[in-house]
Amino acid sequence: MKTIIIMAYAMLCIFSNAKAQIKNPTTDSAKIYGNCGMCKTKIEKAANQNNISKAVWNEETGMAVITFDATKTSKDDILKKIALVGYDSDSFKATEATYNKLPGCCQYDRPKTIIKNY
Ligand SMILES: [Cu+2]
Repeated sequence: MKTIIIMAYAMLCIFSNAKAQIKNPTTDSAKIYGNCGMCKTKIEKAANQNNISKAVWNEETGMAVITFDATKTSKDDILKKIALVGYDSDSFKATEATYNKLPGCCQYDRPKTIIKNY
């Protein structure tokens, strides 16, 4: 019985790894402004596209490690998606309205300079 459980668990691990597989992965990092664990969840959810892109954001440093399939998306595309849910990066700025809708705890200090505005 134990063996079956271990085998089932191993298969589940293999399956979930295969699901998260990004082809031709490119890895880059970006500064994304945010405060807390809730920000982390939202930032990572916005960046996540099955088999295409994902991000891991560090709450302490504000740095995100972005992994993506460069034939399907780009770092800018991902940062735009993150801006659409309310988070500024050094490349894109969230709109005032989207930022204002963030819960109080998530209203981070906005950066003064944004290199690329769109
Ligand atoms: Cu937050």
